[in-house]
Amino acid sequence: MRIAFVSGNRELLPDAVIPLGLLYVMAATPARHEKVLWDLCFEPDPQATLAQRLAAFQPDVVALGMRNIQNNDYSDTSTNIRYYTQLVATIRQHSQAKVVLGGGGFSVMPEKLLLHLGADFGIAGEGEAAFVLLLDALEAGGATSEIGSLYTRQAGALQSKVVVNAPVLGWQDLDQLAVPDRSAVDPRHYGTYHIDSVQTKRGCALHCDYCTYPVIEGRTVRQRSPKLVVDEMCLSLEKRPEIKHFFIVDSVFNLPPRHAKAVCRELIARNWQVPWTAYANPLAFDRELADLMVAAGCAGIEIGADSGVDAVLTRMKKGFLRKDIEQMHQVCAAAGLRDCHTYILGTPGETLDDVAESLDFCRNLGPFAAILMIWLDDTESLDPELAAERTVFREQVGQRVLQKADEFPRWIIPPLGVNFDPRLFDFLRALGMAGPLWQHLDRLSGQPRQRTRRARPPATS
Ligand code: B12
Repeated sequence: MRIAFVSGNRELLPDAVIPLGLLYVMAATPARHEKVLWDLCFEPDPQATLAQRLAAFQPDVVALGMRNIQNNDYSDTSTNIRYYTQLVATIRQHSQAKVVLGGGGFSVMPEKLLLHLGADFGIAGEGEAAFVLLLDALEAGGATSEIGSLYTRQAGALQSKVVVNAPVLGWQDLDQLAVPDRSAVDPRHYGTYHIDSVQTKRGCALHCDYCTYPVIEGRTVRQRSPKLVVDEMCLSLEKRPEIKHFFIVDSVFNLPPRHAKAVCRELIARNWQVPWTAYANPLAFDRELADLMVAAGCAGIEIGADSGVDAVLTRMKKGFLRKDIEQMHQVCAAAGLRDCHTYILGTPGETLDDVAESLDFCRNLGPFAAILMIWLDDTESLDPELAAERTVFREQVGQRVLQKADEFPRWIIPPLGVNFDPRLFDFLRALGMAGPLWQHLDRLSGQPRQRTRRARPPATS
């Protein structure tokens, strides 16, 4: 069959990212199929480009990757959902292909999105196994009822419905997966952003109550062999010397710590020199790991602190408290590891005083940098009642954050445009800097503060 893998993601902030998930699915798809990758990230007119390519290639199947539905400042999902709806309409208009949806954005609400977008199938979570089984079934005209996590839209005269297959529980050995073929990646990713992405494991065993990561990756942690991870990084770098930074995309790099340490030791043994960044968590983060990370080239870690209020952390089921965030900051400072704390303000049940307390906590702690987000429920754009209920409070949170925005120089506040502006990113790249913006904030002293003040935080629609 002729299969077009389409990456719809066009988000350029904080950096453009290669479509790693779609590349994994593409690599798993047997070579007997004719496969192409169309990345719409940098196309000036994505609908027209897609239409043109569809007309020329006439695929049997379009695998449409939806990485994000939220935008970069977590203020809106409706714009992306409208854009993907239009992409599906373009596919329908210019081909007879079956449309299969997947990706992190799709997986956070698969049933709603499949109905809303009007595609044929969707696969929630890891796509490799299910997508290949679906192709086999489509080719042979066979049944799809046994394909785990497959969502099938059945069009009705008045209303469509979705048939949902339960996930198939099983162990996916990540070392057996085909390694993503980066030669298919649009060279503008590496030429302009200089960042590559790599995954060392999948699955997150934590129980943070708002988090969608387990829906995407499952709760069972499965690790790749450190040797294979570093082989992949070395090969990528050898072929693309323009790469200046790697992002380890694991939900939490330091859990389990033994695996994180093994990856660091492998990097050290191979004399790895390119800086990298990863997500980390205060649980089980010790000095030995911090030292190993520094020695292995880690340029900084992003810590999901989420709140500076113990009651809120407890309600979110984070499994750690303020004292653990403080301790982690001390460990990082002692090891010389730059730490960027991310906070999600205004989560359900939080008060405006809680928001202020989190900001005070962060300012007093003084991490290298911190990113402040305002909570937005993914489902709001498809649920007007929920949106109406949440929007007023979100605006109040935005005002509270705005009042304090000047209290800490290295706060990045995307929904308010504080230290988060495309011009700032372009400026840093022009100076030859790569990797997350927050790692360069100290070099900006003396530069005008990049701020686009908005009258109030944007609403959902
Ligand atoms: C690492 C990460 C980042 C890093 C990326 C660094 C880099 N260089 O890659 C940074 C910090 C930059 C980042 C930024 C953003 N991110 Co982010 N990120 C992640 C994270 C933790 C991992 C993504 C990843 O690469 N996974 C590894 C790959 C292999 O997995 P995957 O993409 O999920 O693909 C698998 C399946 O989804 C499926 N699949 C994928 N595509 C397809 C297509 C088809 C057809 C099929 C069938 C299956 C399929 O199969 C794949 C292999 O098993 C996820 C959360 C998570 N745990 O998944 C969030 C996540 C993807 N991010 C998210 C968001 C919103 C963003 C931002 C828009 C906002 C922000 N400020 O954070 C920006 C956008 C950046 C951009 N340019 O797109 C959301 C997206 C969902 C949503 N609600 O919209 C997620 C899910 C987190 C969340 N909040 O729930 N992110």
